Amino acid sequence: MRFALLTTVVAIGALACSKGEQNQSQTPSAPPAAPAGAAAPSGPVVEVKMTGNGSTRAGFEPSSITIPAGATVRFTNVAGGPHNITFWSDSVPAGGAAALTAGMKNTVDNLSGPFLTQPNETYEVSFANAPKGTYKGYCTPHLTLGMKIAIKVE
Ligand SMILES: [Cu+2]
Repeated sequence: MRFALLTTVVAIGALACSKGEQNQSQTPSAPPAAPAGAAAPSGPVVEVKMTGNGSTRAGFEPSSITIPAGATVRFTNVAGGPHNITFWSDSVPAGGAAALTAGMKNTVDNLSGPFLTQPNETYEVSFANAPKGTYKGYCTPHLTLGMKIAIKVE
């Protein structure tokens, strides 16, 4: 009786052990999670400068760009700020607004990025999952000065 019980325990132990080894070999260890807020752009990065004197002239340089699908556009406040990037929601291709909403952090309004006040401050817009087409945007404080940009995703 005692011997039988011991045998059973050993058998269960061996079963559990081999099952554990199977699990280990079949389940690859999960990659470490990326730290929140530190996610680097996954695609190519295209630079755009925000320039001007803030009173009589202001603009994006370049004011017309073509980017590959999935790219990130990095806006840099070079001079004449505060600047921001706002997209005309009716200018973007179908499905583009949702993609931009996902790709724009800290928005101050619909499809409207935060105001860059510090020299060389940057703001990135991810075009991940953005449909091909032309996205037209402007700088809210300087729209009257013609600070506009056209971003073509192809
Ligand atoms: Cu501006």
